[in-house]
Amino acid sequence: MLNSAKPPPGVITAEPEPITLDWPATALVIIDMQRDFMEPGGFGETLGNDVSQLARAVQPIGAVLKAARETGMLVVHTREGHLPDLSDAPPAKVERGAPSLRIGDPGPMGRILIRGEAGHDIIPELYPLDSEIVIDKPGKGAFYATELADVLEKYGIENLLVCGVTTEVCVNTTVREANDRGYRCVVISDGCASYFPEFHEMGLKMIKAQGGIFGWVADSAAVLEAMKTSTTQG
Ligand code: TIU
Repeated sequence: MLNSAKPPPGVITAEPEPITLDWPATALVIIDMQRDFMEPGGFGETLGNDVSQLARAVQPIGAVLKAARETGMLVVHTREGHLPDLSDAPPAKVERGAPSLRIGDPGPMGRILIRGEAGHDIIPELYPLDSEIVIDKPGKGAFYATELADVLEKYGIENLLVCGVTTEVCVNTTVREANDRGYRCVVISDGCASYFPEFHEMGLKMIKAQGGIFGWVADSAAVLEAMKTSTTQG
């Protein structure tokens, strides 16, 4: 936790300030923990990245996911990817840069970043239960061209615990989208990771700076402590 003093029951020790969440109105949103980003041979590696940088987020996410399942919290998993005919993949994205393989090309885990392929799926350690929501998204933000806003409204969600990969890309984009839509976002610092450690640090700082311009940042231990000690948990 960010400091060693025990917070009052139900309070998340966070930056820029502690926050108390109405748990029944809170969802856990796990961003893009897919083999395409986490494992060799996927989209992340084709872009030239060291995918081993992301492994550190798996255990903290697993711990919060376990607690969320035990308490009945709404769990939402997202996956970035495209339809097999690439009709939802803008040429400006497909043609970008000089990757070793482009979106849609055949790779060791199937076609790169294509829905239904092995690489597009979520890693086994964090695999969704049948009862959990999986949002397929064509962009970096989880709200763009998806049903996420409707799902959250249906369940009366006002607050999001956000984690996943990568910190400065899909996590930050989603938090910014969510913030503009009125959600309180608490980003789980050790439950996020980037191919670039310095971008991870800055990505978190950008969220919590200026009084929490996009949201709050807390580590998984602080979130788990608040979930455990809360008296309002259903
Ligand atoms: N490349 C990179 O850092 N991220 C992405 O392309 N997508 C997500 O962050 N999920």
